[in-house]
Amino acid sequence: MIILSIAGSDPSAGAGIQADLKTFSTLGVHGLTVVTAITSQNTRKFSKVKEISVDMIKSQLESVLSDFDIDVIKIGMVYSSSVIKAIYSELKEIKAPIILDPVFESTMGGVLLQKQALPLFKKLLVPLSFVITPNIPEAERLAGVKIRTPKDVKKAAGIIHRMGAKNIVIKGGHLDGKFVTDFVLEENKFYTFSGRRIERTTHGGGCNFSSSLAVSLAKGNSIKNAVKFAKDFSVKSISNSQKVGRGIFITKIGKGDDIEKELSDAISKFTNLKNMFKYIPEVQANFVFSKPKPKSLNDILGVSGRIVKAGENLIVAGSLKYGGSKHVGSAVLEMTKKFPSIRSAMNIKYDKELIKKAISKNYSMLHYERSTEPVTTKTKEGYTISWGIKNAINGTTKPADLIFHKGDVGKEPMILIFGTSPKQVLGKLTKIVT
Ligand code: PXL
Repeated sequence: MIILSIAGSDPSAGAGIQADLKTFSTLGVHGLTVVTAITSQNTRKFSKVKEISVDMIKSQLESVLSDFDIDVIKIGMVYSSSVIKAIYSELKEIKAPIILDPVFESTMGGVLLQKQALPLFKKLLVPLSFVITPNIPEAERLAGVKIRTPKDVKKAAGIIHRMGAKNIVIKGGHLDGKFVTDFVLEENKFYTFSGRRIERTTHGGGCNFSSSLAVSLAKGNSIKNAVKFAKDFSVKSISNSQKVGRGIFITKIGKGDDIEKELSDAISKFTNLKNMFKYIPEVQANFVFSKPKPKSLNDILGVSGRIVKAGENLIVAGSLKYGGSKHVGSAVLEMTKKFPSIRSAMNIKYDKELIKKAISKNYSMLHYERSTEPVTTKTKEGYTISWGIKNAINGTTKPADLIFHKGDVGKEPMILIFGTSPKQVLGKLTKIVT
C-alpha cells in the first residue's frame, strides 16, 4: 500500500507532512511526500512560511508519480495560488482517490492558505477530491455560509458537494456541546458520528484524521468505516497527546502507552480467571505496572478504584490512572528501589493453601509481621505497606515472587505477587490459584 501526502512541513512534527508520515508508518503503509511549503513553528509560536517553487513542486510530483503505484493521495497545506496550479496540472487526470484536507490556518494562528488563493482552491482542488475533510470554520469559508446548527452543516455540505467534492466529512469539534459530532455527506446520504469531547488544545488532530482516513480508504474500507476508523484514531491521538515542548500538547499517534496496554490486557485476563472471586480480599484488589525507575506513585499505573468482587464475578471499578493505587503502588515503589526489574504487582487474600502451592512451585517467598510495625508509620496512611516491603526484603539479594503478612488487629492478611510485568505476575498467580 502506498500513500502520497502533498503538504507543508511542520518542524514541531505535530502536524503537516511529518504527522502524515508518522500515521502512515504506524498503520503499516509506505508514505511518499511532496513538500509544498516550509513553516517555522513550535508549540508556542508560528513564525514564518516559505512556499516551494512551482518548478520544484512539479518535479517532486513527477518523481513520485512516475515510479510508484499510488493507492491514495492526501493533500494538506497548499498555501498559494501558484502551488494550487502546480498540483492541479500534475493531478488533474490521476486515477487515485484524493483526500483533500483544507487547512487554512494553523493551530497557532499562522496562515496556511493565502486569502487570495481561496477561489482557486475551490475551483481547482475541491472538484478533484474524492473526500474533503473541513472543520466548521473551514466549511464556512468554503461554502460561504455561517454554521451554528446541524442544519447549517447540512447546507454547507450541500454547497461543497455542488462545488465538485464527491464526499464531504465536516468535523464538528468547533460546535458547542458535550459531544463532538462529525457530519458525512456520502453521495446523497447524510449521516453523523458522535464521540466524547476531549477538552484540550492540541496540535495535529486534523492531520491525523485525514491521513488515517486516507489509509483506511486505501485498504478498501467503505467511507463510513473509514470515517469511523479515522475518528477513533485521531481521538486516541488527542487523548494520548503529550506536552513535548513548552506550549500546547502535540498529538501522539500509534500504540499509545504500552504500559497501559499491557496492564489492561492482564487485568482483563485476571477478571476472567475462574474462581478468582474466592481470592479477592475484603479490601478488594489492585493490579499495578510501573514505568521504569519510578520516582513516585505518579509513575505507577493502577486502578483508580479497585478490582472488586460482585458475586462470583470480578469487576474493574474505576479506570487506569498513574498514581491510581496507593497500597499496591507503594509496594512496587519500595520493591523496585532495590530490584529495578520488578515493576508489577497485585494483591490477593492470604490463604494457607495458596502459600502451600507457592512452596510446591518453588516460589521465592518473604513475609513481614504487621504487629511489629512501629507506631510512627502505622498511623500514616499508606506507609504501612512501604514499611512492610522494606522490612521483608531487607537482607535478601533476590527479588521475591510473593510477599505476605498474616494481618494484625483489624487488618486483613494479604499476599502480594510481584513480577517484571503484569503478564509475569498473572502467570505466577495462575499457577497457584488454578
Ligand atoms: O493541522 C493543519 C496543519 C497542516 N499543515 C501544517 C500545519 C498545520 C497546522 O498547524 O502547520 C504545515
